[in-house]
Amino acid sequence: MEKTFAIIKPDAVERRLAGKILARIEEAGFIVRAMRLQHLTKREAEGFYAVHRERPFFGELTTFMSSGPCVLLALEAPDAVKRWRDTMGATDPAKAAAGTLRRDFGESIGRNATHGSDAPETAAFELGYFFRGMELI
Ligand code: 3AN
Repeated sequence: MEKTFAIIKPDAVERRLAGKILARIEEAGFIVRAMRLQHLTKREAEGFYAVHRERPFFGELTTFMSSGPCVLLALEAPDAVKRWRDTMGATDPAKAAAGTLRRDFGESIGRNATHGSDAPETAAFELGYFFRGMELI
């Protein structure tokens, strides 16, 4: 079993899609191991996305991610990192495959409904950024 870190982003929570997305997560075979609703501060979003600091969309991204509450999740499954990336689909909803979450619920490349760690090492950092060890037992 492997764990990955996921976010139901503020655009999806605002449109009351969190329940639908959680149902899809469970239908896809993931176990929800930890979950919290949290409205990130701009500083917390900047810390989370620090690897993207030099990207032109960093300001837009962190303003959006701190614009409203999101659902923070630790998901478990065999090969969870890759499986969750596949379940979400491509970053740009317009390019995401049919049946993926971003295709079905994303509005644009920024407001794309969900986040997922892109590698096991990233998942370890991201899970540790938001959850205490005791929450992930
Ligand atoms: P992914 O989340 O699929 O790994 P990345 O790592 O390329 O995608 O981008 C990180 C986040 O930044 C994405 N979740 C996406 O919402 C946002 N993003 C990527 N490209 C843009 C863009 N051109 N404009 C606004 N936001 C973007």
